[in-house]
Amino acid sequence: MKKKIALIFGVTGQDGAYLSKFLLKKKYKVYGVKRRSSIINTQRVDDIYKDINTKSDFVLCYGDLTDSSSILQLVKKTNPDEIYNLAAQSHVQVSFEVPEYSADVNGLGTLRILEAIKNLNLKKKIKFYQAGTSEMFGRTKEKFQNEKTSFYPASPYGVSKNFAHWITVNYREAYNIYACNGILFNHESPIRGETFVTKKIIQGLIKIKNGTQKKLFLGNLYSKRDWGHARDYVEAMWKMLQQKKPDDYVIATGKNMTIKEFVNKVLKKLNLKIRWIGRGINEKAINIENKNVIIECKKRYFRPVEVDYLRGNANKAKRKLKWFPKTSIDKMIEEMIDYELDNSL
Ligand code: NAP
Ligand code: F7E
Repeated sequence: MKKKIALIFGVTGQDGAYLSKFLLKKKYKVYGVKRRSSIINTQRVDDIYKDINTKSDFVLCYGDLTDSSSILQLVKKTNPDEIYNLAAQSHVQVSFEVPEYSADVNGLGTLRILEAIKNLNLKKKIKFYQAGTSEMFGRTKEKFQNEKTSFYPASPYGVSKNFAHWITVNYREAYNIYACNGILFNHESPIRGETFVTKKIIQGLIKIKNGTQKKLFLGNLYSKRDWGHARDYVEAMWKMLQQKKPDDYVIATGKNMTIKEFVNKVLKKLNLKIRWIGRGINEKAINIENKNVIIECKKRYFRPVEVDYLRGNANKAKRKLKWFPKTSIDKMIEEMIDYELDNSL
């Protein structure tokens, strides 16, 4: 039987790596798009090359979402059954510093892929997945957010993803393209980028325990996030593209907690005993054993405007895709800690 072909934009990222492995297990041929960088940054997918069973079905190509000619050539050359757009300037705080670039990559980049699908008009009906985000709900007042909740993005990142969401809906309706928006809530893993808060907390506290770092500096400790595991979430992306009709789905665990509660969980698992003192920017954690201040808040990690509360309702995905989150937050933290300990020796 002929292998299905997947083209993944953003293959070097957290989700790109998990999705590649997932699709290779399903016997796909995977083309991954990486952009040129001054040093090699394929660490997250290097093990695929080393694996004799997968390396011949995994091909990396150069491309960039800001360059429509590269996108057009890639779609033409690879002739994919499915395209996954996971590429993005994905850091919310950074998007305040590079708003135009974030809008270009995340918003117009999505349009460029859709235009390539539309204009190439290949014999195959390509299926397209767009990596949407709970950041589109932003400053919502809804207790649970689902597909019907209004968007109220609160960063250039969130606004750029709003454009990507609606242009995907628009091309589906206008040109009958099979295109789905996944509206994914935060998902983490051992290979999460180091500047996202879960990885930063786990890495920082392990270094403090080992004596190689003195303090961990954080921003807002009171925003709430609904955290799941990236491994579970890439399965939902694939399931969306296996349905008869294209549609949009929220993917979430339905549980949330504050950053401070997440920190407390990690501290407990590392057996670090602390006491919280102070309020607001002056809030700190003191190590009970040696009285050292090990966590402090710093203004630079606060955002110009915060998304205070996110908690998803994934009932539609559960019902229609038979998708369920498999990994609890405790299991995920343990996995992230174990990975860090193995790699910090
Ligand atoms: P990530 O680790 O930051 O990966 C982003 C990927 O996009 C990387 O491969 C990056 O390449 C690539 N990229 C950035 N700019 C590009 C450009 N101009 N052209 C081509 N590729 C470019 O993000 P992730 O956590 O895997 O998330 C995957 C997608 O889901 C993103 O679109 C993100 O916005 C979205 N999302 C993530 C979450 C989450 O909690 N993780 C939740 C909802 C939605 P480099 O390696 O070269 O930087
Ligand atoms: O922040 C607070 C921060 O950067 C989470 C991306 O994958 O998920 C991610 O976006 C919360 C925020 O993720 C620090 O203010 C406190 O309230 O880990 P984060 P994010 O902004 O939720 C969504 C769904 C995406 O789509 C994005 O691509 O933690 N926070 N102190 C901090 N955040 C960071 N990064 N660093 C701190 O020191």
